[in-house]
Amino acid sequence: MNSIAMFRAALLGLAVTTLGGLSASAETYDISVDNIRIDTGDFKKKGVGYNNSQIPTVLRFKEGENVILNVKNNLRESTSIHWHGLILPFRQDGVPGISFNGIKPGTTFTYNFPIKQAGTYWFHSHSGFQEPDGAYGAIVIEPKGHDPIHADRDYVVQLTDKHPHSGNKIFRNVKRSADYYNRSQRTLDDLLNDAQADGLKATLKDRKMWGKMRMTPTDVEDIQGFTALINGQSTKQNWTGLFKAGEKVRLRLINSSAMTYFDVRVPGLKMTVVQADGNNVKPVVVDELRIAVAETYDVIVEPRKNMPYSVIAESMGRTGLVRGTLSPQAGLVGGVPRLRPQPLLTMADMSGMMGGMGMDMNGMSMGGMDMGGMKMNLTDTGMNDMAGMEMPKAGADPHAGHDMANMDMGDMKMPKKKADAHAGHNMKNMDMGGKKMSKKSMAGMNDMNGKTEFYAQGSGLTPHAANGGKFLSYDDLKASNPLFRDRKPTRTIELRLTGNMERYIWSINGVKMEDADPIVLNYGERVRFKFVNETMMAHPMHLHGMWSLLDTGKGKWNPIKHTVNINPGTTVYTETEVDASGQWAFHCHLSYHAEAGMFRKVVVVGGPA
Ligand SMILES: [Cu+2]
Repeated sequence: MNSIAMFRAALLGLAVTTLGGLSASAETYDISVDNIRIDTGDFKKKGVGYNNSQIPTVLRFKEGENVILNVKNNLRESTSIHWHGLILPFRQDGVPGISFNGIKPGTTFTYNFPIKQAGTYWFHSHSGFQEPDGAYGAIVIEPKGHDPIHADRDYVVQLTDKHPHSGNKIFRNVKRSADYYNRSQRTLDDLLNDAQADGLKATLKDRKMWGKMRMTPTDVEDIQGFTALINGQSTKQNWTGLFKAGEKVRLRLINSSAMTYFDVRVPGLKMTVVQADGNNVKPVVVDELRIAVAETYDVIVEPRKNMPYSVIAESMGRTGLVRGTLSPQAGLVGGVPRLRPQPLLTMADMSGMMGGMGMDMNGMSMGGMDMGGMKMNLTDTGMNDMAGMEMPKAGADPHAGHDMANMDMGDMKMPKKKADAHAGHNMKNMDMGGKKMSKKSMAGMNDMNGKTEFYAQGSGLTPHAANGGKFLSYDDLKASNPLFRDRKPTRTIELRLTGNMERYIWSINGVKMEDADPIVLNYGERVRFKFVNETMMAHPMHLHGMWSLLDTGKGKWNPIKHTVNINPGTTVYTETEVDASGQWAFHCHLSYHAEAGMFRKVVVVGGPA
């Protein structure tokens, strides 16, 4: 942490406080962007960091102040800083090519904007892969008046997934081979070759083969092999936050990963969720929560014993974990649990992708498998049964619960005779042999029961708390202070999240950023976005400049977010009051997905210049 900046920020905070929160004050902050050495304890690498450190800089602002931020670029390439989640004039938003031209090497760019909100946010480079390479920091904004959230201690817990390879190298590798960072390589081609030689039935009897089989689309995480860090420190380096027994400790969880969702828990303690994406929520007591890439959650914990408590962030795909420690004294170390078993994606998770499949079976690429030739036997039990049919992954017990009985690959035929029995599930249009499928019906499968689910029914991604207790769901989030009156949207814009995993192309409505027209919004309207995830991966969608009201069916109490996760096989709605003119970015926050094309420019027409 840049202690000088922190000290200064603290002093300024005090100064503003004593002035009674006058908003006219303009405070100045200096940030340098540097080539740094990163040491994770597991490996060393070259990276990019702020203020010459791998420990993220924490900027502390006060609601109502004007900030002046001098960003000096000490790199040999252009850089930028995007203030993630901050509501500000678009020229200050820091996205090269959309908000401004970027910050050239050797130059200093001065940002200048008013702080109109409070809460936990973060900042990062929006240039190339500087953010995965280390260019991220935290923002803590003290509210203007009384903070309804009381805490005796207040810590930023900023998570990331540091990889030994540079962002450029990772992107080159996945473009060459989408499963490059899978720990075991896909062997589906091998499977098909063997099937040709030995007969498919015989081949399939070899469960080991299934155990080894890697279908790229079934991966929960597409970049593995990272070291997870808390505040720039690995498990070995053990980030520690001190407390006295009985104190309330506020943890400002920020997921600044390039690609990794984390499940966070503090074994032995309940976490009270009090804020999501910088906005206060009605408190929810949970045992564990999942934080998508780019989200923030503030939680309160109350350690009562004089002992170290572990803060555990375990990756959603269970390929990495980091432990920090809350401790009554320096030098203590909390326990490190084992990684839990890897989740298996199910047919339910695939359902969204199958929506797009009818259009382009090869494009949806089951890792090269010709779905035109692979027939599924739909039985009376219908989709629920399919939901239970798990696609095995490497590392999983090859005998674990995948029910191949329903999958008739032996004679490669898909009987349609019983299809009508599934009329209610809209399965009757599914004819995979003929590559015909009702796209709409499959994509909408998640609405089968007339309610929106944030996980597809029967999804292998649905999380469970390690202790069997309460796991936070989007459904639990209620805004404490609605920022907007509830009103009917003026229109709905459908954004299908699409991709071709075989070629590592990620897109929206089947179109990559470079080929896409901007999304044009009108100042003053209220737009409803319908996100339909047709891929097998979760995508954290981030709209710059304006809030995203996540529709959990709570009307004006719907939570106010800047990043909304869309799980595979699900349809999620958000609404936005279009109250910021200019040009904005709208993209998946997985670094390599954004770069590969899951990105849109948004142009807001009208309003104040
Ligand atoms: Cu994505």
